[in-house]
Amino acid sequence: MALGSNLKFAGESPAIVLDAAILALRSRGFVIRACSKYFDTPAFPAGAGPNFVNATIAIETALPAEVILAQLHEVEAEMGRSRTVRWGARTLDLDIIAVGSQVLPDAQTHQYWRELPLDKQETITPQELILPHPRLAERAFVLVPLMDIAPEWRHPITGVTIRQMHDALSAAQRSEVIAL
Ligand code: PH2
Ligand code: MG
Ligand code: MG
Repeated sequence: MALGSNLKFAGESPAIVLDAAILALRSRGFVIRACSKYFDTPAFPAGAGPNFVNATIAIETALPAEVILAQLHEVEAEMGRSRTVRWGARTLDLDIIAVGSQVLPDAQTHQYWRELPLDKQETITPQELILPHPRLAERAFVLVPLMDIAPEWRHPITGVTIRQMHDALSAAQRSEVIAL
């Protein structure tokens, strides 16, 4: 799971908001198996707002992905998130990156979203949960934190590990993601 924040909530800085989100997940019964370092990252797309604090965690749960997602949305709402502008600034964003080796909704739909050109990504959004996260391989702010907790996890469709995706980023992309 990926966590991100680039706005204060209730006067608290993004790193404190992430701490609170992790506590909120624990109190909802999620067992947190691993937590990455926190990283300072430039907002994507470039110039979209203040830098983010990003992290990733590994959780253990028997819940189905859709139920996990509903819980994450509740925690986001508790921490002041209002869903207005896509890719806009937010107090808290919790994203499921993957649930084991599950592919949702199916391999063909997954390929469509994975290969969607950037101009279309700005205008069309999937209405259903797509797992693994379709933009995973492109996002240094997710891959660098994932190197802390799951470097050997392998993508169920592409067969590529987190380490391989991370190493395929440019040095410039990796160097923008700075451990706090
Ligand atoms: N999340 C986004 C959009 N842009 N940029 C960074 N650096 N980190 C994020 O978590 C992030 C983003 C949409 O969820
Ligand atoms: Mg996100
Ligand atoms: Mg999100």
